Amino acid sequence: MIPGAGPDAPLVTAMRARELGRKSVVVGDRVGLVGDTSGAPGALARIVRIAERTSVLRRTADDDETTAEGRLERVVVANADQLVIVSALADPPPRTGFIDRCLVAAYDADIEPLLCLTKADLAGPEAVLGYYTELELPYVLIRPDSDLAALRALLAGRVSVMVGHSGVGKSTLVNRLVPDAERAVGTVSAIGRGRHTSTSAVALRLPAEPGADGDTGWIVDTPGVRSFGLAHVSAESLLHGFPDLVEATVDCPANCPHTADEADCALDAWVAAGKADARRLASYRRLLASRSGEGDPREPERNPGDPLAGS
Ligand SMILES: Nc1nc2c(ncn2[C@@H]2O[C@H](COP(=O)(O)OP(=O)(O)OP(=O)(O)O)[C@@H](O)[C@H]2O)c(=O)[nH]1
Ligand SMILES: [Mg+2]
Repeated sequence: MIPGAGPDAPLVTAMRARELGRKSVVVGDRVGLVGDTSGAPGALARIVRIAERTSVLRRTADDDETTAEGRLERVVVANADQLVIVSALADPPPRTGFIDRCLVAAYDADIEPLLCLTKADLAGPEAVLGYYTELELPYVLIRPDSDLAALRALLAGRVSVMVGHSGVGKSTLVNRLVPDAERAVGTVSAIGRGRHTSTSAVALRLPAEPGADGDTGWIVDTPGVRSFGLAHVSAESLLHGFPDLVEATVDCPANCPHTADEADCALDAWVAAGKADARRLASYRRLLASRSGEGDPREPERNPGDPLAGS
């Protein structure tokens, strides 16, 4: 994107200049361009500088810290202000463990989360929202015919990145928000998994609303992910994804690992006193366990109580 360029600015095609060395350019980067920036057919500019990033959303390819592949860290997007966690209410079923992982990544990257629950025509949001009662997490409900004004207002003037499993409706929503986006949309197979229709992340400028002025904002559509690996987040930072639990840990012994086998961990008493949902503590501990190589690597994002796949 060209900083300060208005909605009518030409679309410039540019390639990485050799002087950037090994630094890679990711979606959302603000870059310095030289050469032909006219946007005329066949014109090619060069990216000579990447501006300092205000935020970096990362995910690890796999949670296995013991292998090189497991530690492979990917930058999803740079300079995002808002993480739109897209979860379908059915087909595929919601996974609160996945949403919890996205929340950890958002707080870790200092990006504000927004929960976007799609396919509200197929199932109600009560179970998912009930799980997050203590979080004051902003959310929007999306059905095929729903009015998108509330969502547009939350996206205005910011760079928002959508993440979610394949088939939850990210590209469908982007096409509704940006009518000329023409993002390919897939079908969800019988087992409730999408087919990874989108294969790369793309940033699109949101269209101006009639009567509104100022920055309309950007939306980044990303390919569906199976899990949101957090091997790059320290055990201590994991807790920031659980603001409903953080307060309890002031009563923990020094260097408390917060695991279930730590008898003096204050989190158990906090939950027993009804100050947080036991399922949230269980989810946090499941995340801790997955980072140390325990836990179920096949369905790391599933919490007990979430609907079964395909149901
Ligand atoms: N019933 C219903 N179906 C929807 C809704 N939103 C999207 N779909 C359908 O869900 C399927 C998958 O939508 P996509 O937009 O391709 O999903 P995606 O999240 O972009 O998937 P990937 O690109 O694979 O990550 C399509 O068949 C859509 O028509 C909705 O609100 N209700
Ligand atoms: Mg898509």
